[in-house]
Amino acid sequence: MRKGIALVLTLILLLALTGCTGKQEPAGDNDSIVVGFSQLGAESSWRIANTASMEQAAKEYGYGLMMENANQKQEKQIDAIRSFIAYRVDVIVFSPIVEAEWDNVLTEAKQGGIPVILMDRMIETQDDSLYTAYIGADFYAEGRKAGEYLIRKADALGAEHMRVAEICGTTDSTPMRDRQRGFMDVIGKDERFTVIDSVDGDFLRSKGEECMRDLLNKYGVDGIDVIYSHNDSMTLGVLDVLEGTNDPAARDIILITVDGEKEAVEALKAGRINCVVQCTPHLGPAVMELVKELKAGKELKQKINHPEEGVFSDFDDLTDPVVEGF
Ligand code: GYE
Repeated sequence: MRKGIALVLTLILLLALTGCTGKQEPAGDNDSIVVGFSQLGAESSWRIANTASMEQAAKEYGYGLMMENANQKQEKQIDAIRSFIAYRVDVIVFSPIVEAEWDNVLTEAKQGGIPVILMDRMIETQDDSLYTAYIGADFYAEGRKAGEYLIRKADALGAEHMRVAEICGTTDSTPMRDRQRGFMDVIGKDERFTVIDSVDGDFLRSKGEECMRDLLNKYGVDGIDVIYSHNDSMTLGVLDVLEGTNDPAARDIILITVDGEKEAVEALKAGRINCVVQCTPHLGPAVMELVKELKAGKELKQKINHPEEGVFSDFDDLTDPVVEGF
């Protein structure tokens, strides 16, 4: 209920700012453009930096941003999108928590004539006309980079056999699926590696911690050689558990993680994490640029991969601050 009131107040404010009482055709000035943004949650530093990037960029472009945070619930994202349609925003931007079940609400947006930009994650659909553009990282490539690091590490150690436990992000989300697929495509046929378990950590630090505790109960410190974790938040939870055990062998477990948040980069530099595959959350400016092009009547490319991604590991000289962290 409070959320509803907040939304109405935001709308009144936006109307007051734009001086209009309904959707207007773009008058050529940015003040009249309102972007409805459904963020999926606040599960990680990545997500928080992503939200800040969207807010900042909207300000810089002079667009009104109606933002709703869905707290990890798909129903809430659907409700938010419906409210954006009702308010007749100019463009809807959203980051789908999982890939499936968006067709109905996106058909409503299409019927309402409101273009949709998918930011960060993809959807599963037979009908590509339900979204105008997707912009996000190449998660498959990230997974491959994680796998390539592991192969290099195994070579360097001369390891004959390594038992890998995978801690996954939100089940059926794009980064979870593609980071897993990319990783497996690289290490899957190499007989030195056995994936002993693959568990759902939902991209949350608390769940990462829980998963690590369960894995230790199941396999013991000596039964796990590598943890491949789909994001830094979960990895930091893993570290809390590993460093909380008094077993020095826990420190030998190789940790591979994705994102590049500050705390993880610090842990990498301190030798507590072995490899960080970078994934940038700073998508705001690129999204707002798409909104601008769209409103100028330009045809958009439907799939855009954000390019800035590196890999940082214990093979690199980490004294040079090439890795910033967010
Ligand atoms: O890696 C994770 C976040 O979708 C790329 O979601 C994003 C992922 C990111 O919660 O930290």
